[in-house]
Amino acid sequence: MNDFAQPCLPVVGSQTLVPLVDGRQVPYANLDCAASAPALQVVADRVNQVLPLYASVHRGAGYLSQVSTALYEESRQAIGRFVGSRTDDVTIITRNTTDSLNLLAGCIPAGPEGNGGKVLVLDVEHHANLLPWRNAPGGVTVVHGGESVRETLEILKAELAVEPFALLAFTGASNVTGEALPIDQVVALAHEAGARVVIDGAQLIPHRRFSLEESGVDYVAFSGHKTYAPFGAGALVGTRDWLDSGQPYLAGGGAVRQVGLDEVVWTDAPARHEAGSPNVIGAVALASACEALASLPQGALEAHEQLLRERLVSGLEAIEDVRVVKAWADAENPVGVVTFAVKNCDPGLVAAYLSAEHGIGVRDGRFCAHPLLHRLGFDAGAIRASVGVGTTIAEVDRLIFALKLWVEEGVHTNYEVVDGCWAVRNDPRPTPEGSGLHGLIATAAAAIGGLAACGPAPSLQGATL
Ligand code: ALA
Repeated sequence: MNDFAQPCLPVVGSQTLVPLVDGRQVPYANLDCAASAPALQVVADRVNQVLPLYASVHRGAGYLSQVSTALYEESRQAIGRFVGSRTDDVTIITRNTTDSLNLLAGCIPAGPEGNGGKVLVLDVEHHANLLPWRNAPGGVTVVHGGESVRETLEILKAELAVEPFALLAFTGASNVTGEALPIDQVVALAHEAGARVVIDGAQLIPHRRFSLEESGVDYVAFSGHKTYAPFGAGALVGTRDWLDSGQPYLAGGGAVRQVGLDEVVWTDAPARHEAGSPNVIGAVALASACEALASLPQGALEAHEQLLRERLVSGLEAIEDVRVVKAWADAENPVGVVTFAVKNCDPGLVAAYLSAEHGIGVRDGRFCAHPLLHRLGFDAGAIRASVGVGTTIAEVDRLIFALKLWVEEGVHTNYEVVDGCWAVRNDPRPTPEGSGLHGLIATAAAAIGGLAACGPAPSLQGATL
């Protein structure tokens, strides 16, 4: 019997202490699993186990090269199995979901079936499932979702009847609300209209059992760093023909059969899209995470997450001035990703307060889903808390307690906006021993352009509190 107050699977870093501005140290409450989830302990152990065996892949006659090649190819099989790949499906090892969807966009044929290679998406999508389709041969049509799942399905059906599409791309679980459309109904609508289906599985695969074979979905894309395997690998898995004939994603060694000075004969998928030395360790890590998740008793993952989500949502809704964001009134069984706003409060300041005064990690901003946040009226952004297999009820309760305290008392230290992000003024928190760091957030944000990393608050530049 699982004790749902405890993690479902042990993760690395669950005991890591972080400093608060008042000088105390507390265990980090990582409620930002939707952005990047911590590594499973078994994944870290597996990586350490195979590192001494690491050598070149697909290229060497040496014994360890052969071992590494076998590890890479067996990992590919395990990753494909985890998402229920069919006999003739291909599993391509990518960097992450964004990479996978860009790859697929380059493989859509220009329209032998009379659809011009056009893609249909809803405005609820993450930018990773919106922007790549602009490069599809027929471009992309983006339609607004409705206020309910039922209405949104009707909208999709109507759009699919207007013109032929090559592909319908939709999220398996929103990275903003955790909600999703029923996969079987979307697949039926798309297939009836002659369109294939790709699922953005970034938030689905770490949280729910999924099978290409059982669902009839044509392609699924997902990320290792959200699936408890943060070692740089993700995957695109699905129907072979487009992947065999599509534009090679990267030009280079390993993707070819023969190269002359004026001509290239490209090889088939998956190697066709994996030029350059592949990420063996990342693939092994992702395969290990897939196997660990698959080994959980049926329903354990869902039950763990449902309990945490219900606790989170009911706790948030009980706080005056906190509003939980929903895309659809009738969405069933959302995953553990919950976005909320606090009335008249800048989301970035709330997130900075949660970190500095309570050691809680959340994400704020527009979550790379600007069109959805705009339609729902959150152009100023919101705050997102997301849970995973390593999350405990105590961590959720800490968030609720901290937000109640915010509403009752406000902040207890001084904050200012640096490069578009809220930060503690004269932040006294030390960097972690052994990290080699010389400074924290403000420096890091500035290095990559501040606003791009932190979110939507240009008007806040220079603000203090
Ligand atoms: N796509 C990730 C998120 O939603 C980074 O946070």
